Amino acid sequence: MTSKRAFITGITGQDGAYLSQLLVEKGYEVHGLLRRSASADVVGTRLKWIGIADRVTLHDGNMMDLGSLIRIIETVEPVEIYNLAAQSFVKSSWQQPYLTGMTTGMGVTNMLEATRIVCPNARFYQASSSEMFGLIQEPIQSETTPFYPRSPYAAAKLYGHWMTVNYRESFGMHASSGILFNHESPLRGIEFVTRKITDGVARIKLGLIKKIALGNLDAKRDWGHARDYVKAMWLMTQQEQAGDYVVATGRTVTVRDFCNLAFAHVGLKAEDHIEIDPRFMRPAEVEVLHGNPAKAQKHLGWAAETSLEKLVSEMVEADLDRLVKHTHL
Ligand code: NDP
Ligand code: GDR
Repeated sequence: MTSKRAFITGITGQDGAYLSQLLVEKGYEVHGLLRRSASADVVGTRLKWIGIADRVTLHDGNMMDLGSLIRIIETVEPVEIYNLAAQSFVKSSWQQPYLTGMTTGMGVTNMLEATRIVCPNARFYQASSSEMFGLIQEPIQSETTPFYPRSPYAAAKLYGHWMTVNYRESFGMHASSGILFNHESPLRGIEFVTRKITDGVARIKLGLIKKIALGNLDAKRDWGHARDYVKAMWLMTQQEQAGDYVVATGRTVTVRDFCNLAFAHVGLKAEDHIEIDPRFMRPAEVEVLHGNPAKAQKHLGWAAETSLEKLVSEMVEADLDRLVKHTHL
């Protein structure tokens, strides 16, 4: 029996690595999009870390180059497409609004078009975001909560979300949008607050630095583990009908709470090692995100499996290990 083929954009990112691992375990033939980099030595670091670099096939292309996407999809003939590629760092989206719009927004249209042209029956997953709720219109956000984006990133994601809905309604494509709340892991990019904290805690514990400089400690996020969240992506493409789903833990805590947990894990006190630096504040902040995953629980049978406490300890331990062994990510 030939295996099912999946194509993942953003395969070299955090979620791409965990999703590839999940699909390989399920017996899929996994293909991914690789954008050309001058630093070839760092390509695929996450796929190597997770131990599946040699189990996936990478194809040269770019989200902004429709021709490359069409050619790859023609070659791969996937039955499932997971569109994860994006300029995903909210803070950078104010510095690079056009690039963010093109990659995170128009890139979705490129992928939808490539799919419609080459394999309209493939099942399509779009990586939408809780950032679309932005200035929240309801204290707990679900699929019916109105959106209010607060950054160029969130505005681009909202465009991608509605294009996905539109292609589903216009062309009958099996296109689902996962409105995922923040999810983290040892493979999280170092610029995001959770990984910045766990890497900083590990460095302080090992005596390499004394302080971590952070921005808004009062921001609240609903943080889960990426390993759990990629399961929801796969479950969406397995449904008879495509749809939109909020994926969250249902628990929200402050950045300060996250710091306290991470420092406590190594027996230190957060207040002794944190300084506030205005450089890490945002022009417009998303103060609180708190998701209601009831629909995903009911329709997909999905629930977050990893507690925040377990997530934090796994991340701190991974950073300690990397620093002791002088390995990088
Ligand atoms: P990452 O930033 O870790 O990964 C982003 C991926 O997109 C990388 O593989 C990157 O490639 C790729 N990429 C960026 N620009 C291009 C381009 N022009 N052409 C081709 N590939 C490109 O993100 P995550 O894994 O954390 O997130 C996955 C998706 O889910 C993103 O769309 C993100 O916006 C969204 N999301 C994430 C959430 C989270 O909490 N993690 C929550 C909600 C949504 P390279 O390695 O070359 O940089
Ligand atoms: P976010 O993640 O913007 O929610 O987007 P990030 O970790 O960058 O920020 C979370 C909150 O922490 C506050 N904060 C800081 N953030 C960073 N990066 N660095 C700091 O020093 C710092 N200090 C405080 C921020 O102001 C913010 O309130 C992530 C990304 O993965 C998006 O792609 C995804 O769509 C959303 O999560 C859901």
